[in-house]
Amino acid sequence: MGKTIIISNRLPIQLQIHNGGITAVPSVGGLATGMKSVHSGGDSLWIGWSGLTDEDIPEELAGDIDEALAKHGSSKVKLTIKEVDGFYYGFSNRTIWPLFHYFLEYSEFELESWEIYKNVNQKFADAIVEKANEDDTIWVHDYQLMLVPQMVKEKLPNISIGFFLHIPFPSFEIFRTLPWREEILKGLLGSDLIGFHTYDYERHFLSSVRRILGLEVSFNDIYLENRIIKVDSFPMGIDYKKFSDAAKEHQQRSPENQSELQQRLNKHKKSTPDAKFLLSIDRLDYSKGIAKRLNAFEYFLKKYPQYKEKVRLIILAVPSRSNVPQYQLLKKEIDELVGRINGEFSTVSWTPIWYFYRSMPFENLIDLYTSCDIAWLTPIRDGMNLVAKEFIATRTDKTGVLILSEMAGSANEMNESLLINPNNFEQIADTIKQAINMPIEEQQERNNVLQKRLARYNVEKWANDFMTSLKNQKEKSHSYVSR
Ligand code: ADQ
Repeated sequence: MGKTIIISNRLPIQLQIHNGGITAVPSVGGLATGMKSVHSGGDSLWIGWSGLTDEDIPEELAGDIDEALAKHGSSKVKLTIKEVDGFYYGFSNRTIWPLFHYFLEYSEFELESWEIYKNVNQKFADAIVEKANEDDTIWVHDYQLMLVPQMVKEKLPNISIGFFLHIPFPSFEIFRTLPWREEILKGLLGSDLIGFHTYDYERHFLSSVRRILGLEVSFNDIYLENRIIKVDSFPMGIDYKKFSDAAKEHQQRSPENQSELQQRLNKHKKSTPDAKFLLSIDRLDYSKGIAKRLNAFEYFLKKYPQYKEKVRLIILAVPSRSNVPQYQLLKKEIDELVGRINGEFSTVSWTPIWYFYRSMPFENLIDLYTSCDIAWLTPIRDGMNLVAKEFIATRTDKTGVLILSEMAGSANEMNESLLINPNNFEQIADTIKQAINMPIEEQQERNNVLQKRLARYNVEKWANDFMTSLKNQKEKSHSYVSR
């Protein structure tokens, strides 16, 4: 049996040049976090962009870079600044990302960035063809690489190709506005299996295939020339054990071995034992609803003033796509909102919002997950949202309340959490109050069910299900051809 080739825009590590040497830092984000445990498991190669452009790399370091990547089972696709601009910041994040998250008004349709997107997808496809044998299995990830399956299929018609989309697939009415809708669908249909997080995204995709390409679709099979392409939903899980073990280890630490952040959190908990910590963690992205969440928090403090000095909101936002104007504007809006709300409500002994704008090491994520009382996640649209699952996995004593937007893909599997509509401030304020007052037994009952489900359907199971389905599909397609 051949190897598995994982292909995504970003590699599991990002390279940086410091003082003339190379350093590797783990990538942040759902895909990188989730696939890492799959990649470390078996015979696999991960192809992607290193995070450095051709212009960043001095000639004398080129060899070191390949070596650093090889150590992590990875191989790079070389990109220039212009390519990263047009392909990543341009078409991927100024056209597809907003459109697929229903932010139609943010979506830009520029021919030049589309052309660069096509060329860069070809580069990724060529890198696969160079490294692949016909018995390998290719797993292509996400919206940056939607043309790759077709480009690889053209060169290696018998190779098995799976594609997984980590973001929502929008309804036909939204998708049809894209000038290059046919090319994108045809690109994806080079795959043998196309996976989505939820049944809804799967139906939206099938409806676009039927209505835009006019292809025959039977249940979740698409018939194209002499091939059958399967479309299915695979809700992505987390490395549950990693999070629950880290939380257990964390709780056994003596105070002097705790992180500085944990010591500070402890100090505040001790000085205000009745106060509740609300936590939200996201990449700084408009789809995550951070600004709306801040406004809703202000609304809550006004509606229920008895909770002043009794709640504290910790917002952790990881910097993301800061070259895209919408993200710069959002950063400004959030900075202002935090300043305004803190200015309006703070007292000598209480600051309602603690705001961190940075990436944090894993250990500090665990500090936050385990120290807060309520995780409050309000994306306006989110393919899945792994933070919700990670929070639940770290609650070793099963206490804690999750308030989750019903617009997150993960809401489908997390019915025992408190689900809210992120646009309904009235409902949000009441739900925060309900969370603050939820009896411990009820918290434990809800989390017990959630934990069992998340432990069972973890990231390994997700990847295995996808790979097994891809293998079966290939066999089914073969017997269809030879009929
Ligand atoms: P993301 O939009 O990046 O992923 P999410 O699923 O929440 O969103 O994953 C974020 C990951 O980054 C989590 O694993 C979290 O632990 C980590 N993280 C967040 N903030 C951090 C910080 N400040 N420091 C360090 N780590 C941090 C995309 C889609 C999602 C989908 C995933 C996986 O947008 O909808 O769930 O892919 O498919």
